[in-house]
Amino acid sequence: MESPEQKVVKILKDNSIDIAATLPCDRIKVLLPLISRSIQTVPLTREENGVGICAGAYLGGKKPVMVIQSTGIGNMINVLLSLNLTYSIPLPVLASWRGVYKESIEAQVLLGKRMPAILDAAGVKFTKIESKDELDKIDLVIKDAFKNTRPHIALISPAVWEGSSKEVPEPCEITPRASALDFNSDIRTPSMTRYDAIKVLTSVADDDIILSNLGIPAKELYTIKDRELNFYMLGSMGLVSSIGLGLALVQERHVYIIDGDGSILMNPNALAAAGAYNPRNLSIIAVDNAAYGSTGNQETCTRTQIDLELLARADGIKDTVRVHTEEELKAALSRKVNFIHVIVKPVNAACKEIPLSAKEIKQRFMEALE
Ligand SMILES: Cc1ncc(C[n+]2csc(CCOP(=O)(O)OP(=O)(O)O)c2C)c(N)n1
Repeated sequence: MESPEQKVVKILKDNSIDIAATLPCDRIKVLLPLISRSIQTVPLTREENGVGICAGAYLGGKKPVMVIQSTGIGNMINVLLSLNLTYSIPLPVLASWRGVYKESIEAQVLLGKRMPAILDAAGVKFTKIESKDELDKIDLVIKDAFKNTRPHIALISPAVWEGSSKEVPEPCEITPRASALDFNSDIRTPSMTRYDAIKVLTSVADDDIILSNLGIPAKELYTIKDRELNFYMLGSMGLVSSIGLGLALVQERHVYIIDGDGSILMNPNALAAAGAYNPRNLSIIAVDNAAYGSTGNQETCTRTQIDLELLARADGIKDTVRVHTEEELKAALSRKVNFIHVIVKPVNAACKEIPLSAKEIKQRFMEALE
């Protein structure tokens, strides 16, 4: 007889799901390996990155799903609203709903019980699945997400899995390896501004994708050279590199990402995901002005403390470089280096608002990619 886990995998496959972004919950420890056996799976380190990676995969023409614990929705609320609902990007989410059924962990209870009210207030569609008999609703959740281009969360009670197999794969041990640090690199006084750096990028990017971080960099990119293959972030701070990774994983065009030091420090997990895959067609351009430029140049800890190139290396991104001049940047971009740390002055160019709505940005971008 088909187990509930097998039934879920069948529903995913019947819906032609191409990619699953996952983060474990004890209650779905049988389901997760079953999914990864037949669907390309991206293990996450934080759920909001999954939302970004799935958005990138969708923009690149694929059908993603997330499979997580319901607590992870607490890490996703901003991006579900500022990315998925704002740009109309679909995302079916299968969430193991904790805190409501035979729960032994006290810390699960408050968020789990309040989750339906939180999602209601946020305007995020959800469907409760409280027994095995209701598993077919997952099919409706997935179809609704793609038909209405919105997130739709299946809150799946642990009651669904009761009595099914307890078989889980053998755990993997750490891979023995040497960590040798051979790194000698200065951070010097900057000569370029962010605007200068973006200008160099637009002179090099041909049929390539450019994703820009939120705030002033997006406006600078729009002012320097608007093009259909530009994707402008209007919110979701910290997520631009996750979206770029999702895009790079599912299509062949090169993806240049304009990220910022403040945003990378808010979500360094994005670098861990990039380091896990190291796609050849991805260049994260970490434009480091040592400041939250878009909100008034308040200093960040790259000014004296953190070296973003070293951080990228620690995350497993092997092909990295630091640049201070336009010539060095041009060379690095032409070589399509995976992580380019660009040292710039904290200067914002005076630019107008981008006169495109989020949905227009998405529509135009997806059409250009077809
Ligand atoms: C979660 C969240 N916190 C704060 C903000 C406000 N905010 C918008 S842009 C920005 C600064 C981004 O700094 P950085 O990534 O270094 O890029 P820069 O503007 O310097 O190019 C901040 C703090 C936000 N949009 N979202």
